[in-house]
Amino acid sequence: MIATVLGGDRAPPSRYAVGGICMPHPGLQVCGDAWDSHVDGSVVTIIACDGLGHGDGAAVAARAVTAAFRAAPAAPLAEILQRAGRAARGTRGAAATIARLDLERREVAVAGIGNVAAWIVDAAAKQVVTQHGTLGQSALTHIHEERLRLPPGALFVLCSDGIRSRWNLDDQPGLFGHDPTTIATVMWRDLARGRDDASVVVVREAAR
Ligand SMILES: [Mn+2]
Repeated sequence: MIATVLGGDRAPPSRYAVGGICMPHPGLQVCGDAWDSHVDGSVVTIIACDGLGHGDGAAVAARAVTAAFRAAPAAPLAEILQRAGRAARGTRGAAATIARLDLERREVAVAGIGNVAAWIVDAAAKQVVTQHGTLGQSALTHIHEERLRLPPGALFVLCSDGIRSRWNLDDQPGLFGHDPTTIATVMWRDLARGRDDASVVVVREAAR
């Protein structure tokens, strides 16, 4: 009874659990990586971006990209990246990968410019290919969007290049059953290269 009353004017619980970590280059206070996410019912859109280099200039570039995302996070992925590319002009530029997970279609769409790595983690970890380029520098003539099946219970992971790209599920027994923030933090602890900003974003279907 009470639960019904309390639940009456509450938003429904999110269908996604999203968590991430952004850690600056060792010795610096400012992080040149950034991420953001937007949940709309059964669809979540997430972006992770890596401003070139590190320090303040990288952070300015990364903020330009995430602000462009925030302005219209439900737009087509290519459109968001085009907007982000325009926003990053005049900065030193950034790499960014954006993904949209859809639980009804059981599908994930991924588009990336530069080397922010995307992974679907199911029984094994499968890396999704992104395009070469730099937001804010190169003209984005054609943005490729890859669509892949999203198996039930799968994780989707974005990592900047401050995180080693070779990793193995078997090295972390049980980790991938944890909540996204824990997974991201442990991945950073174990896989950060230690000479760049490093970020990890993890999203999965929320437990119900
Ligand atoms: Mn980097």
